[in-house]
Amino acid sequence: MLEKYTLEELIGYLRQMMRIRKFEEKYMDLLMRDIAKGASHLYIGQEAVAVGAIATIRKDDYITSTHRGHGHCIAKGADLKLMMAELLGKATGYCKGKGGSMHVADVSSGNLGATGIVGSNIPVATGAALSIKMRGSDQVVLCFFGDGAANTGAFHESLNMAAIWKLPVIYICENNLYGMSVSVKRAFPFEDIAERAKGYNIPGVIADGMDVLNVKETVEMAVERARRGEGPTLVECKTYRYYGHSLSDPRRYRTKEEEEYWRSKDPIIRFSKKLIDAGILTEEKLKMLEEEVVREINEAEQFALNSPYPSPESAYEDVYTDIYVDPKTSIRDLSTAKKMGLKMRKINYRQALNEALREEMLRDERVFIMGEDVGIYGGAYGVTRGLYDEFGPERVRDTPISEAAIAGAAAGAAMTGMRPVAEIMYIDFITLAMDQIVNIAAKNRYMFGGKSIVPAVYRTQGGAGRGIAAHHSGSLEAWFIHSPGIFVVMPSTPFDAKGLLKTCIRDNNPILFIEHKMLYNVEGEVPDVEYTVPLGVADIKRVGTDVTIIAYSRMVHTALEAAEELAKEGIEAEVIDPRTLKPLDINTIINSVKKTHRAIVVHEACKTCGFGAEIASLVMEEAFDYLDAPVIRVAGADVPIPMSPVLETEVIPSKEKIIDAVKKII
Ligand SMILES: Cc1ncc(C[n+]2csc(CCOP(=O)(O)OP(=O)(O)O)c2C)c(N)n1
Repeated sequence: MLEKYTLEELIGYLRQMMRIRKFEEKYMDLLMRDIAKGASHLYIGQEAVAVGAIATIRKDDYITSTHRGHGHCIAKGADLKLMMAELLGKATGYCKGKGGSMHVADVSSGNLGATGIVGSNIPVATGAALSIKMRGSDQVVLCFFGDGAANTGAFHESLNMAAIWKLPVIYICENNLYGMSVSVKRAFPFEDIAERAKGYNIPGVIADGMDVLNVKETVEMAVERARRGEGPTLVECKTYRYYGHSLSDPRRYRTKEEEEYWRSKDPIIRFSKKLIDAGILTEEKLKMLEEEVVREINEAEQFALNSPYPSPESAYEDVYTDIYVDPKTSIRDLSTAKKMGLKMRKINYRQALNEALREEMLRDERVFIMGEDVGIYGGAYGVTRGLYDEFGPERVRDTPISEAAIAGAAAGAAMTGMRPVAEIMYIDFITLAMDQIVNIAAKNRYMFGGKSIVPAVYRTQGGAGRGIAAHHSGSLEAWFIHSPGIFVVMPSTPFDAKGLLKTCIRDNNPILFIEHKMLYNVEGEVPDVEYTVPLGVADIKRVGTDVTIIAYSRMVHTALEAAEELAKEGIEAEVIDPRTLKPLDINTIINSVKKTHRAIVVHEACKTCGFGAEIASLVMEEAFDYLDAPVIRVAGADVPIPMSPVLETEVIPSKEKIIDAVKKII
């Protein structure tokens, strides 16, 4: 069995396992002495899995990792100094001290990062595999996760998606018998998690996770299969973590006998003995190897201890990348386009979005669309109509009903060279994709010290007006504006919709692009030439002197109607459409308030903790002395959207409500 391997390979596996073990022991020591702070999910006992599995892949292949991920990172080739520095929160660490133990990533070595949300790396790995397939590469992804993660929705959605698309990903379940304190026996209706593969019609195989060569040989077959284009495999590695879930875990849920049994199968001791028995290694050489590893770990410790902490100011860096602006095509707003004398034509909001998608797909072959019914059907509201025929099923990709996998796969694909536009059919369904959007897409760049970009656009639509009630009419933008790391764009006109969507697709930040279902048929002018609209620039949709009305999305139109009525009574309202709620052009709003001395914010979303509250605060903070009246919010009622037209109309802002509010403060 050993003959298949070179001496270098065999010693290499042993050394790598020892490096992980000694690294973890050192980290444990630093934690206990309170020198290291933070998470303490040690990989000790499971070394053979990371080393055996990663030994099968190339440098340019990817891995995704977990909260128990130090071993994966080291096996993928991490520099121990930079790793230890990261764990100690130092500026020299892989993520500049922003990620720490649970988020070590080394994107340049193909480690797409570890996650603190159990199971959330699985859709990301699936997306990286999708990206590989779409780029026509022969890379593969190894996706590590625990037995606990195999009961998450992310697991099921991802394996199904990878199976139907035959993606080059190997799902490696490290079954260490417990998800924190809950045993596999109590969490699964069967013994072998590999059984789950049957449900996805993919191979499910079991490896002895305490035997590095067995892991390697099992994973190798799966890797070869993936490289041949035959799709994913689920590999279950039976293993054991020697210590508690974390260092504070007293391990009351398992017995000493069980621990001793598994320790007797120790992957390092067993493998060293095997090599000694085969005459490949001597006790003396083993000792030298150990000393060498200890020396390296000590150097890593010294490097980390001597490294500086990050500057406090650096806490504000790496949330976003530079915002995209193309000076050649950027046109600020419709009135500027008209002033430029450009030839205009009339299209509706739906066509504007469709044109933006089409033009960007023609311009950049990395751009692709994925989502439920975006293909043959053309999207629930017809936005992607015709694109499937023109670009085919690969680039206009119908997905299963799997919001978490759609969102996470978009993030994974975006991190690995593609530019996905993922559609979430209704914003109300985004709850199912929330983790992938706010925890993964939005936070990855920051957690990984600014070393990754996630250029994914999440297109969705929201709002009331169609009598389809509380699960299909929401206005949930505030949740995302509240989440650092993601931009939020809500266009109100065809001009803005087209130009902004094109910019969003080119921008390197993750962006939530929220359309309004009642605007799709609204017509407006767009220039007959290529143009983009800059992010973070508000549009003054109507100039006025007496009151500033800040409104976005459908409410811009309602506010404009109110303004026309008010004008008949001699009240001139200025209507400002921020268009991009994040980044927000607060200056345009403040300058307007300084002129009008009054402000009203209008939105369809519930009033409490809505975006209006934020605007009101900002206006108060920055223009308090200019205000002649309190800032008023005209917002949706704090109720779920009801179905009956009478009730639905009642709970969202109307022209009349805006007029009333204006009159109250004039
Ligand atoms: C979504 C989510 N739920 C719960 C937790 C808390 N938690 C962290 S690790 C863990 C156990 C995970 O078990 P498993 O996936 O088997 O990995 P292991 O810890 O055994 O390596 C739990 C419950 C979490 N971080 N994320």
